[in-house]
Amino acid sequence: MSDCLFCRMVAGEIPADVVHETDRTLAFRDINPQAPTHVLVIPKDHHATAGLLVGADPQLLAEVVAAAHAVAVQEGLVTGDGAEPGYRLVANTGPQAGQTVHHLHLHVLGGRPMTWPPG
Ligand code: D5M
Repeated sequence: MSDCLFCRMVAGEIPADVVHETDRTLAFRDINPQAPTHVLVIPKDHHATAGLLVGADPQLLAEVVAAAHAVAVQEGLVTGDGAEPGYRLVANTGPQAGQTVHHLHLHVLGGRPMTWPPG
């Protein structure tokens, strides 16, 4: 979609600080980081939400989650066989959740202790 910010980043029309890439996913640092590590992981194809993607291409949703985990390992948020020190995956979905970019993106957040529930 030519008017989608993240599609334009995939196309190379807008710069992205890329940290991980596969043939169907892209991960780049958030421009307004909320934690020491804050990376966004997206499918290269345009899908607005996880719910829409799982209906259209469930394998691609699995690839996005796998890419997010690979980013967490790469960033030192998971060491060894466990889930230490840990990280948070967030998919804001819809206006009440604060989704501002309507191209599915998983926020990978880590590097500091986090509270629950979020605000
Ligand atoms: O999150 C949308 C996120 O997208 C938000 O955390 C800022 C980020 N963003 C916006 N523009 C850019 C660019 N150009 N590079 C990197 N990150 C960006 P949401 O869940 O939709 O509120």
